[in-house]
Amino acid sequence: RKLEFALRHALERDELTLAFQPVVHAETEQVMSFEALLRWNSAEFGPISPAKFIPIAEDTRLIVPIGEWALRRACEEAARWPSNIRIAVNVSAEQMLDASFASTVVSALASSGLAAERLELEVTESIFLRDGGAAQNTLQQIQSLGCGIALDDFGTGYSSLGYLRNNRFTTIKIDRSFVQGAAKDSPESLAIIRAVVAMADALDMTTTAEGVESERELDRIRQLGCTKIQGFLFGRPMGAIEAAALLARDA
Ligand code: G
Ligand code: G
Ligand code: MN
Ligand code: NA
Repeated sequence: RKLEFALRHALERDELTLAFQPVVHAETEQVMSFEALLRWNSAEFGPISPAKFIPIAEDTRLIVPIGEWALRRACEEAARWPSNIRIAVNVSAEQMLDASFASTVVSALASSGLAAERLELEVTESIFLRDGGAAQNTLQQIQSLGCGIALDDFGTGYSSLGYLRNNRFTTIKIDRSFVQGAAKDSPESLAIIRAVVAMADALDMTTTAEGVESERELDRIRQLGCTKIQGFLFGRPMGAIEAAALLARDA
């Protein structure tokens, strides 16, 4: 309750920031994009983890204005990067089902000057649970602008192959639990990643392995043919200045 009250004021008090985590090409290790991740440093309660405040923001629908702020801030930052570098922004179901979401995306692109092709929106399967038709419709509008759509946390939620048939995702993000399983030679994890990569290839989607922390995990993921890699091994979520410095070094 107290956190909820503080969160209501976090935007106006300028307590929210974005962290940026690099996503690298599996073979070349070149930075391809960053994922924008919200951070909240509350004047009252100190730093609060997103695992704690995002669910509160979703329950109270505060995620709609907070998510819009994150989207605008992410586009603004990415517009300063080299034009081959993309930005991924997480979008909750509450945002996706808000009638004005597509126009918010149009506005964020226009005011930042970021090309639509450089923006990828990350959604989870949960967006389809409440009103699948509405979610699919919004996804189509966003896609027709030229933005990419990633299916986040794949394999952990309510995975349905119907979602993959009915929506043209650009990327499937394979959850860290499978990456960990692969490094432990879990036959199930290996088989599932192999199958997801094959399916993504056939559907003209790319795959990103999430949460790669060790060389062993990297080796396995490479062998399995994932397109891109995200994880602490290549970079933790970092501030905008560090992200720009990383790109300058990489160039
Ligand atoms: O940064 P971290 O891994 O702790 O994030 C925890 C969760 O919060 C993840 O599920 C992530 O998708 C979510 N999250 C982080 N930033 C945003 C955001 O800007 N919008 C939404 N909707 N979710 C976010
Ligand atoms: O749900 P989503 O995939 O958007 O959440 C991304 C979250 O995963 C972020 O909070 C980020 O900090 C976390 N993350 C990114 N890389 C790693 C990693 O290598 N290991 C672990 N444990 N978490 C990671
Ligand atoms: Mn994500
Ligand atoms: Na994820």
